[in-house]
Amino acid sequence: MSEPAAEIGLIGLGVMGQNLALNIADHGFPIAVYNRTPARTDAFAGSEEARGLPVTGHAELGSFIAGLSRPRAMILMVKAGEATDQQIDALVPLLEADDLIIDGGNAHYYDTIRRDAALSAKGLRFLGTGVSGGEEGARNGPSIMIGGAADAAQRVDPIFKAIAAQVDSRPCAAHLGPDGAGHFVKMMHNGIEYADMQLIAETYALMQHVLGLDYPAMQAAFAEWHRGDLDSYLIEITADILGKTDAETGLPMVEVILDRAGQKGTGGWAVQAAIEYGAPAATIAEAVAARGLSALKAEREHAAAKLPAGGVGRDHGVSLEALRDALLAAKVCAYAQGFAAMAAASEAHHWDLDFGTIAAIWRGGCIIRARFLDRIVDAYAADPKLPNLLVDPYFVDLLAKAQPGWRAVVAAAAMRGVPVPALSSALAYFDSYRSARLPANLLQAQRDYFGAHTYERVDKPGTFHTDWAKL
Ligand code: NBP
Repeated sequence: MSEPAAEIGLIGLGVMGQNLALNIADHGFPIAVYNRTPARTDAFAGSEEARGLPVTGHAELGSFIAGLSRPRAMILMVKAGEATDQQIDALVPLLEADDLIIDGGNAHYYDTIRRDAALSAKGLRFLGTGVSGGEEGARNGPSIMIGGAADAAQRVDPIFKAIAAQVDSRPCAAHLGPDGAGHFVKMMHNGIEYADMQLIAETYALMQHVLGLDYPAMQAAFAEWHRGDLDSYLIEITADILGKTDAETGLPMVEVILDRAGQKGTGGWAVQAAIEYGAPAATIAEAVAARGLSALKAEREHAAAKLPAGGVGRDHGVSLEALRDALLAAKVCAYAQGFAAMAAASEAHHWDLDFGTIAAIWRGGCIIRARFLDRIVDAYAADPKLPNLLVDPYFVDLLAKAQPGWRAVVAAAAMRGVPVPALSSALAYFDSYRSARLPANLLQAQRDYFGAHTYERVDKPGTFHTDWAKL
């Protein structure tokens, strides 16, 4: 007897694909799975975890397609980039009008816009969908950011709502806008994640090098912060990490880990996009740059012997509370930058993004899940057109209270020569954003001087040029 048709299909049984397939099947949706290398499909379909679940493995793409109920819907969880195009090209001749391809990989949103247009022209449907939360999220409930036509999203809404993380009985899955909207939001999530992680890493460095805390004290500090305004997944795992000992050496685990950070590129994409839309996201950019600098390990070791800090260390009276305030305030700035970049892109692409919904679906199933996302939801509920999170009353108050400690921390880091690119760039962003007048008047004069780019005046409308060489 042949298998009943599956409601949904999934292609690509890497870590993410396998866990997402199990999650879908666990929620009672019969699923057909296919992987380019059939051995992986066999291993997965016959695995302990898949046993007893409505999962059917297919060795051939043709049989996979035939095993789906019509109109078909299938999720791609293959490597982003060329692999995704190759898989789509292999699928298209086998599909019929209205069949739906959902790209759940980390595609660049411009690729998603291109694929959406190309597949629509062939009468097929496409959703570019960001799936966050890594392996654990995919298995137990990710945050799902859906982009594409609303009616296509509606077709898979029951599945995505069921498998997503649930916070306050609300699923962390939403259709956010047309074509590239979902993948853009996922990319900006990753950019914010880079900044959040870098800010925590800098705070750890300051605990060590300015406050002189040992590992149990650092672990206790992060665990305590996790019970307050900083309550978040990243703070929680940081406390766990700092409490871990290396079985081989007996040293704290992080002491034996090489200080060279990897990256897969989505943070860099977020920065490029922010620049493209003229939205300053300096803290996210510094977080990406910090990983780049960390990778220059050999060069840094060479320079360490040649470039001493200069012995200007002074006690600035930095406390653990000041560090917490600095971390919290800088984190607000990183999120403010990410949301401002999304607003700029939304306007450019006419996505009409709803920032309250985005903050709400990031509260569970993703790496940046945090208590303070509730405050962001509130901020956009109070004013959906809020120009920047920094001017929401809750954050105005938070930043006012955090400011003295934040400034003391950045000053102490500068005096001690401890690099804090994200904490200090966030402070510079804050100080720039709250400055009614910036020295850009001089920039304009310089531009006019060397390139006759003209300038505006403060006292009358119009554009002006000065003959700077004339006395
Ligand atoms: P990978 O990104 O490592 O991709 C592995 C899958 O891609 C395998 O199924 C592999 O098939 C398939 N594949 C490759 Br490689 N080239 C292919 C091609 N030319 N045609 C068809 N299939 C091809 O797996 P992953 O880490 O599970 O991630 C899957 C997607 O989810 C990616 O887009 C990733 O960016 C995204 N994502 C990952 C995470 C995470 O934490 N890992 C989080 C969020 C999103 P094979 O078995 O035949 O080699």
